[in-house]
Parts: sequence; structure tokens; C-alpha cells
Amino acid sequence: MTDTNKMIINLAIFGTTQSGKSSAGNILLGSDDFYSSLSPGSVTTECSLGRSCHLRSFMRRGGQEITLQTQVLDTPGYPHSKLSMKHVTQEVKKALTYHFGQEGLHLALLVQRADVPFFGQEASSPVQLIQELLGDSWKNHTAVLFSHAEKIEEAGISEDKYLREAPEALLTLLRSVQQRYTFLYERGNSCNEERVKILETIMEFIKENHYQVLSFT
Ligand SMILES: Nc1nc2c(ncn2[C@@H]2O[C@H](COP(=O)(O)OP(=O)(O)OP(=O)(O)O)[C@@H](O)[C@H]2O)c(=O)[nH]1
Ligand SMILES: [Mg+2]
Repeated sequence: MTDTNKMIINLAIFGTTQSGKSSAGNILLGSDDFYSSLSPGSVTTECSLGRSCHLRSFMRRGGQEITLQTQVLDTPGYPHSKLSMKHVTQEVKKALTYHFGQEGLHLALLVQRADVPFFGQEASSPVQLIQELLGDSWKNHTAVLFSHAEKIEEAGISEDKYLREAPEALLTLLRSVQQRYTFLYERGNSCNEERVKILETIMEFIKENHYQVLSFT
């Protein structure tokens, strides 16, 4: 926080290749800062930081209206189709230290496609990356962001039904992060509405953590 009426939240996005990380980052920022494209391989190869514009009167705190700014770190997919796991780990570690070393990270967002089954080595790889980079308190600073949620909606599956039918590995992950999750719906023209809804949920998680951050010095 720089002054009493302004709050900056720092987020980093993780997930497997083509899970929807850059696209989710753009929704959070309300921009198209991150290049996002359908591809048979990995598109993002480097970390990059995006900053949103100021959202005035986003919330009230201590009787004051708070202006919110979001900083989002987009990261390469893990596993990656061109880069080794070691390379991606080093790249993300460097970027976390560079961008959030002093200010700290509020929350890591693990992007998981809602329309793709969660199982096996591939789905657990980004969880291992988060653990390695965030350390022991990763569970208090991670939330799962289910992308492509409109696809399960179109299939007539509610969020509750989705979670009732989820495999044990996913339920275990959600328990580990203390049920911090949210569904992201891409519905064309309602991008701003979706952004505000997701940011409100993320703010709730950050508040529950008493605004504590993880530093990388
Ligand atoms: N329908 C739908 N499409 C999505 C969603 N999220 C991402 N996409 C599309 O999926 C493709 C890949 O999205 P990206 O955001 O580039 O995925 P990424 O995880 O950054 O991909 P890499 O950088 O290659 O790892 C793009 O064509 C997006 O438009 C979503 O929630 N719903
Ligand atoms: Mg990307």
C-alpha cells in the first residue's frame, strides 16, 4: 500500500500450458497486455508484469474509499513445450524477486481448465512449482482459478455439481488451499463484470490473510 486510500494487490499466475493463464491475466487487468492464443504448444515463454488502471471506490476500508490497482505476473506454462522445467523455475523465481521482492506477493493463482479432467503428473506439476517458489506457506497464498467455466455451464453442470463429481486429487488440492477457488466465465461482452466479480473474490482471500504478503528477498 502506498497511501491510505490506495491499495496495490500483487498476483502471480501459474498453470499448465494452454490452461488460460494469459487470458485470465488480461481479464484481471482489464486489458490485453498479455499475448494469448490457441496453440498446440506453449505460447508464453517469459514472465511479464501487467498493471491495471486504478479502480476508484473499489471497496471501503476503515471508513475510507479505496482505489485498487492490480499487478499481475504472467508466467510460462509448466510443463512447457519448448523450455525445460528447470528453465521455467529459474525464470519465474527471477521475476518474483524482481517484481515482488520488496512489496511481496499477495496471492498465487493456479489456473486449471474446468473443462479438462484434473489428474496425473501434468496437473500436479504447477502445484509443485508453486510449493517450490512460495515455500511452506504456499497453502495460505494460493487460490485455484477454474478457467473455461462457461463450458461446464453450457454442458448444464453447476459449480456445486462439478465439485461434487471432482476427482479426489482435485478435492485434496482445494482442501490444501482452504477452499480458495473461483470460476472464471468468458462470456464475450461481460468481461468487465467478470473482472469485478473475480477481483472481489480475490480481495476476500487477501483480507482473510490480513493482507499479508510473501516476500522474495
Ligand atoms: N472459451 C474459453 N477460452 C479460453 C479461456 N481461457 C483461455 N481461453 C482460450 O484458450 C487459448 C489459450 O489461452 P491462453 O490464455 O493463451 O493460455 P495460456 O495458459 O496463457 O497458454 P500458454 O502461454 O501457451 O501456456 C486462447 O485461445 C484463449 O482465448 C476461457 O476461460 N474460456
Ligand atoms: Mg500464456
